[in-house]
Amino acid sequence: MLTIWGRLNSHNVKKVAWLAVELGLEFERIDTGGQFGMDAAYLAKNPNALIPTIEDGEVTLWESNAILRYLAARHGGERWWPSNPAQRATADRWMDWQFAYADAQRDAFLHNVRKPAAERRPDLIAASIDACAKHLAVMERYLDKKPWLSGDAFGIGDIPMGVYVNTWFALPIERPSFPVVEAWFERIRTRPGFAEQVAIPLS
Ligand SMILES: N[C@@H](CCC(=O)N[C@@H](CS)C(=O)NCC(=O)O)C(=O)O
Repeated sequence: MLTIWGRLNSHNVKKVAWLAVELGLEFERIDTGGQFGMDAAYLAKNPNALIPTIEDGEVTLWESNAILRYLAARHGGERWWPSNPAQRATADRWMDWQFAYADAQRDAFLHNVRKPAAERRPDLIAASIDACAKHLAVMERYLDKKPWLSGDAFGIGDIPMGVYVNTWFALPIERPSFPVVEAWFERIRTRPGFAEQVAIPLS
């Protein structure tokens, strides 16, 4: 059985738990990181002291997007891990791009959710929203031509941004409108596993 280490209020853990449901994998998730801490046995599996980490039979792996690629390739077959390099790269590109988006959204998230009220910086939140909007404008144009970030069908390329855009819509902020991204997100919300593994209250 697949084991996932990581608390579920982590963006990077959500990605992996969501894909496990999409693939119909039986899995156990062990709360780790944040208030749950990391013991020596965990740090031996992941010397970065970060979550998530998985164990799948003989394989131990960290780095959330590498885990998505691995699970898709090992358990998903052609549907999730296309042999056509161009098709695979379409999804891959958005998975790498997500890390830049995560940097853009970091302050809007931290200063609305994680930091105590006295430490919140409206100027940093405003700059973060602007940076997110620049990224989302790029997504808006792409999704105007294709239904999914993975191309013609939902795939692992949609998962990282699905998790971060869920946070974008859950933050108590005024958002510029991106109707095409909103329509994509409405489709994302109906995906298996999304409601219970991703769309949980922000904390
Ligand atoms: N690039 C890594 C980043 C992992 C990461 O930054 N994880 C955060 C949570 S999202 C973490 O471990 N924070 C420390 C903690 O939770 O104790 C990945 O995608 O897996």
